Amino acid sequence: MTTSVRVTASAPPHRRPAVGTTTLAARAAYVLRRNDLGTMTAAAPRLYPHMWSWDAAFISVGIAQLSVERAITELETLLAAQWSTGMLPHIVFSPQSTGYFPGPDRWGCAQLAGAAPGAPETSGICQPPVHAIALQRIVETARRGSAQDRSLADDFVDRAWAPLMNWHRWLAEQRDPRGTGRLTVHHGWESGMDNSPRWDAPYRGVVVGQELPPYRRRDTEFVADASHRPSDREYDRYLWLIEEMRQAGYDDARVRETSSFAVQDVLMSAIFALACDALADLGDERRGRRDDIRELRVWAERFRSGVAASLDPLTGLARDRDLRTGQWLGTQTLAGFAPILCGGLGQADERRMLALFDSDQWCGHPGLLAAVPPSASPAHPGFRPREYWRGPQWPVISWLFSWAFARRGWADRGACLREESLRLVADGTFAEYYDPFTGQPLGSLNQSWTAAVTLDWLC
Ligand code: 2M8
Repeated sequence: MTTSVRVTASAPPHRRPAVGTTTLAARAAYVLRRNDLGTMTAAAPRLYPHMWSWDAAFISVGIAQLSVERAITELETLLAAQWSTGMLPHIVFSPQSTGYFPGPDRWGCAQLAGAAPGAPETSGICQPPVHAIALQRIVETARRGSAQDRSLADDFVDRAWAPLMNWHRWLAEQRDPRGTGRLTVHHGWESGMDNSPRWDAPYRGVVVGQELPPYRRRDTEFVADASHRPSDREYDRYLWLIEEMRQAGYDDARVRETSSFAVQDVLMSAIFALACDALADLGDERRGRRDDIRELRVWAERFRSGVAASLDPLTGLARDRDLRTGQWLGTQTLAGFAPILCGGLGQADERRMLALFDSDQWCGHPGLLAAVPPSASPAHPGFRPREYWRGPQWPVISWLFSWAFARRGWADRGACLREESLRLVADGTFAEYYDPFTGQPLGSLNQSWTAAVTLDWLC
């Protein structure tokens, strides 16, 4: 990978000096233990005091380095909150925590959705399906450990199999009923990249109704600079979409018909293809799963093709698609690199995409402190280095890319992302996201998934 990385001799302003790897690992472990609520880990101590679906998966990968048993408990807590439809909800609320908005009352799932569990309380949308990827990583970690760890992990694969199959089937059937090979999201939160420029155009089509009940945001109370978070206008739309889903009783078919936000998410689709293969690989190692494995491989192929088919020949990036307008959405965000995660492009297109990934428009931008993908292109006029999903670097996303690159046989690329990311997180703050130019830690500090992926990289 050819990149021009700036190695700074001393810490830039707003950045603590780097700590050694042993200290960094010890601090990461401490963060995970401190955020542990018993059977779930808070995504972050104050800003996100509950369990988030894709956070829980990444967190379990890090916890496995400390205790395979506790990592399994993390995923079990999430699976226990599964809806009868198969959906894994994006938040599992901890009864011990308050202070997050929108909380269970605003979602009203236990009251309005027949498919939601009565307890624990959950939100009514989903997040990217990284869970089978996490499971595969936990099994790998367990295999390097004791005989007891190995047997715990093997037993858990058997227990988790049916819930994960149901989750994948729900995604394939309810979020891609026409078999396009791309999953539809009905809320920017489902993508995990809440205010990414990817969603600007679809959100412009969301008209907030007069009957939106009043609310008070809590997120802006817990960050140093509220302007880094989504705006109030954006929040109105986020809340309005929940209102629409409440009116649809969280019924999948009615949500598909009535939600004013329906966008095929190319990154989530690539993650799904990867996760189907990861689960199928785990199944290959055991007996009696032939039909499921066949189904998983078919889904993996369908979504790889759907992702590849979204390629914009002009920019060389993959695109989301707004189903309400029929428009392809050609934004300059890291989701455009979805096909190099899951494969499926022809050789020439893939080579071109990798060259773009390394170029000065992305990881090779000369101003970057660490050569890892920012959430939006630093060469693009809409780039905002401190605004949440509009520019900052997210270590957890770099972990996903490094894991996928290693899986695709690009060991050097995987290792390079790991090295560069470790340089970014070496300040030991475990920030939610970082300013790509200065490395300033932003959002929540002691964010669990940042600590978790750091631990996995270091062990
Ligand atoms: C952020 O999303 C939540 C809503 O789900 C929020 O801003 O309140 C996103 O970064 C999301 O990807 C993440 O899972 C969540 C918890 O870390 O925070």
